[in-house]
Amino acid sequence: MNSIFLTGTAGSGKSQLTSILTDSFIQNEKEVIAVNLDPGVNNLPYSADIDIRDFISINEIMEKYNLGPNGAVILAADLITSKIDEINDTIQTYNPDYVFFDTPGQIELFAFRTSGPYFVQNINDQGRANIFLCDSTLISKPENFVSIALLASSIKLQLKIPQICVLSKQDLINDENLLKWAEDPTEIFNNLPKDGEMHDLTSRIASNLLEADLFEELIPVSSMTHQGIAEITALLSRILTRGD
Ligand SMILES: Nc1nc2c(ncn2[C@@H]2O[C@H](COP(=O)(O)OP(=O)(O)OP(=O)(O)O)[C@@H](O)[C@H]2O)c(=O)[nH]1
Ligand SMILES: [Mg+2]
Repeated sequence: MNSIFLTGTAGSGKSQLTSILTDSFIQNEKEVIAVNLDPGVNNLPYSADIDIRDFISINEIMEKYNLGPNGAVILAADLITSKIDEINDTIQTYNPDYVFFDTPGQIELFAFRTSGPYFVQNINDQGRANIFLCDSTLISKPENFVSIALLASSIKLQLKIPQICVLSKQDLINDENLLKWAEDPTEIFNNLPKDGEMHDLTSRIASNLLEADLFEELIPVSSMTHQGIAEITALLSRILTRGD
């Protein structure tokens, strides 16, 4: 069994991409399940085979611990680890080739607390990968691009598994620079802020990220037009079979 996690900033398209990838793998005759790990979500664009909301209820946590919605969401994120045995057992009953894990909207609740990385490391699988979604609608300047690249690096440091970076909502991109940066991240140096502190900081961070190969490939993807789905599938197959 292979685990594929979908992470990214709030609203970057994780749930939508979970839906598209699950359907695409099923069409290719793979045994696939989708797992919702977001206890706070109301509507999902796919039918979750395993849903954390069946194990953890935000409303019950609010009542039981006398917490407001924010406190309850934080506690719910921490409680995910206490459900890992049940989730592993339920996954076993499906005996899937691939499991897509749609993670919570607030990335910091999953990746920067101990529970998310613990969950990722303790799922019973043979191969694992993380798809990090860079929301193209948040990127208009080199500073934004570099900030999201830094976040992608932080997530890789936290989860410690192979990572694919995708530029989500490609159908909404109307900035040619962004596509140039995605194709060749060194292009960012042609568009840096003109001078001053931001120029210096952005260029130093960009150099380090490039040197560390953390942003080697950035696949433009759209859940509307299905652009990039074949590329993600090919890269996942390479990572999961060879452990790149
Ligand atoms: N145009 C366009 N819209 C998209 C795409 N992917 C997602 N969206 C829209 O963006 C919004 C957020 O998408 P979701 O898939 O819910 O994003 P998410 O990352 O799961 O959101 P949270 O779980 O709340 O963080 C929805 O209105 C989607 O319809 C895309 O590729 N293109
Ligand atoms: Mg979501």
